Amino acid sequence: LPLWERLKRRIVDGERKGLEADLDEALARRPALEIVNDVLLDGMKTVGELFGSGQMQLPFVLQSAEVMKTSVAYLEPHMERVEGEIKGRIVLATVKGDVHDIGKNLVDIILSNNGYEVVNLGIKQPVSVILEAAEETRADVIGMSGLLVKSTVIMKENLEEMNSRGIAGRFPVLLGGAALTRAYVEQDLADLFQGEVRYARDAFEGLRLMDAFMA
Ligand code: B1M
Repeated sequence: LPLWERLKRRIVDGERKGLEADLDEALARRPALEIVNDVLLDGMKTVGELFGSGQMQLPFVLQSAEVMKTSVAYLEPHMERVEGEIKGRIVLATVKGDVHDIGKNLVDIILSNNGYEVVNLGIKQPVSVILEAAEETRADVIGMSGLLVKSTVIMKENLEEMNSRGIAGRFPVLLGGAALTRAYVEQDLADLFQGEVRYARDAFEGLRLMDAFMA
């Protein structure tokens, strides 16, 4: 198979053997970030489709996710980094009940490489922990990720909790994850939230929105 097809297959098949050699070859040809976005994410998309249609079982999805994570970790030191002053600070978490973190961690990488300080709390974080971390670190923005449909409800509850604590105006909120839609976030949730809440389709939109929040 040609290199790009082979790399994508590694993600889909969860095949680690020889991964580094292929990634080195890829790095010689294209920037690290493009490899992640154009090749590896395409593999994860196929995994999602196969899993969703019952053609792939969960343990294999987990293996694919591991190869994805290993690949991103291998490529990360090769990504461009903007040096200079810290532009702002974001507390980032996957919401309560949700273990998906590949997307959140990509957001972490993109923001960290572009001048932001990221306080990455990890997965399955209850709102109390997220809000405490935001207060303690004096974050400028709160970012929540979640991929399950259930997580879209949790995000709504989290915003309501911020309303009732009277801190909605203090922390603009960035939301992302596959189960969300722009309309749900920027119409439905924006209607009930007493602060600013925005939807990011991908990590790059997350970066643009961070820049807008901080402007
Ligand atoms: Co899960 N899973 N999974 N899973 N899994 C999905 C989400 C699912 C859509 C698959 C499917 O059915 N087709 C489905 C959800 C269905 C639903 O809710 N309606 C699903 C399910 C059902 C489950 C379990 C319930 C399965 C089970 O146990 N029976 C279980 C849930 C466990 C739990 O959370 N409590 C589960 C478990 C897992 C694994 C552990 C095996 C693994 C996760 C490993 C890990 O993350 N460490 C996994 C995976 C890998 C997936 C799919 C296949 C791929 C997700 C992924 O990493 N994509 C996924 C299919 C899909 O999403 N269509 C699926 C790549 C990643 C880069 O994309 O995270 O969307 P994503 O991030 C994007 C954007 O969304 C955005 O930027 C990124 C790109 O730049 N973004 C943000 C994300 N967060 C952001 C935050 C921001 C800004 C942008 O600002 C704060």
